[in-house]
Amino acid sequence: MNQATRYELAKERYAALGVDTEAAIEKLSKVSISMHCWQGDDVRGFENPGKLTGGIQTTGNYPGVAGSPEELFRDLDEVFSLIPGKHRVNVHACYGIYKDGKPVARDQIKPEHFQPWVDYAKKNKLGLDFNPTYFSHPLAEHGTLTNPDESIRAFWIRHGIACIRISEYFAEQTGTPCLMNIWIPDGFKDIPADRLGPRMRYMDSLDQILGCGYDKKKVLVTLESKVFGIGLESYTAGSGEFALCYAMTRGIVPLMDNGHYHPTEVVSDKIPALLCFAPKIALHITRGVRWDSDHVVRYDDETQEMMKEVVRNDALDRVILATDYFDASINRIGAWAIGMRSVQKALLNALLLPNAKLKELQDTMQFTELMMLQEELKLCPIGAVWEEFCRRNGTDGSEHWFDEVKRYEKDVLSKR
Ligand code: RNT
Ligand code: ZN
Repeated sequence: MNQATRYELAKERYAALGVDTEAAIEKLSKVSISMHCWQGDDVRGFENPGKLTGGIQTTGNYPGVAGSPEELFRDLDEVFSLIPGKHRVNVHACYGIYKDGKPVARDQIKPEHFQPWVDYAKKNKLGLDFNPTYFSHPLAEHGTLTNPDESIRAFWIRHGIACIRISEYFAEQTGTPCLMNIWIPDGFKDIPADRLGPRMRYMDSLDQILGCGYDKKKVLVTLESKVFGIGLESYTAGSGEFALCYAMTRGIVPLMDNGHYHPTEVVSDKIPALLCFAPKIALHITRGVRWDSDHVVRYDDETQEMMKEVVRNDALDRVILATDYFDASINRIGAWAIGMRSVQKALLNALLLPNAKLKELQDTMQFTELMMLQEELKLCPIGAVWEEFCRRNGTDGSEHWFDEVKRYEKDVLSKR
């Protein structure tokens, strides 16, 4: 049976359930995901590709890591050719590109240091997002925006403001708003003597950064929380409660990374809780295995459940999607593409559910039928719709996209 026939049969099967596959494909084609640039080089960046700090870690030593801007841009081209649709690139401040190779201090970085990113985005018609880098830096060793040393804290406040300026420039140049996400690792390995002080300083630092005066139509500031980091097991200043209360009281956007909660908590349940209150929320989609390990995103239960909450609450324009994972143990191009494609598959799955019918079963207390239908829906022919979606978007919807990954590994990555 050829692909077109497979799709026609699937279309019929879904129509019988009251689901329009054409509408699903159309909607999915319009969803752009902000793809993190840091899967390509294990979060090294270009300024001091030394130790990754901040309580996060990449493991593995697969050959072919991008060691220069040229290599990373080439890898991004390759990855985007394997992912259906048009997306965005999420850049970290440590990925500045300096003419003489000598990095500028983080509180002095300027839009010009990110011009190659802007050129890259414009050439490929991609949106750009940005992040201040509050880790992998000597002055980040004992805290950044919470640091009791006022001169160090001021340095990091200046870094935040410098990043807002760069984000504004990104928005102006690409013609789409730039999301700027603030995440700091600040915390303690062992039991603190003062839990309030660092949070009060963090609050003041954020107020100073946001007080710099910026165009809210151009820059959408988000704040990401975290429960713990490696070496920061006992306390993090930017905890869930802190970040959420801060974002909600200051009118910025809360960002949830699904690796950043206690293991039995699920972000899928937090999405609708926040949608009751926040006009917009943002996600870092990742996969934690036992801890915030940033494994490659898969088409698994929780990813599906998160995307269901976005789709069935009609919140595709309120929930900003970004990926955040870094695996150095497998082919990095493959890792990037598998994760992005998994998010898209989960979105498609949600778009192919008879959501109104399922809600009705819940509201009329027909819980047995609801359970039955939820289970039967799992075996509906989503694969054929996925293939059709990929075909229409110029990519391969079968396992054969991986042939190109192998070719690229042989011709490009293995020569690095
Ligand atoms: C760390 C956070 C943060 C980083 C990136 C590199 O736990 O998830 O988002 O992964 O900023
Ligand atoms: Zn994150």
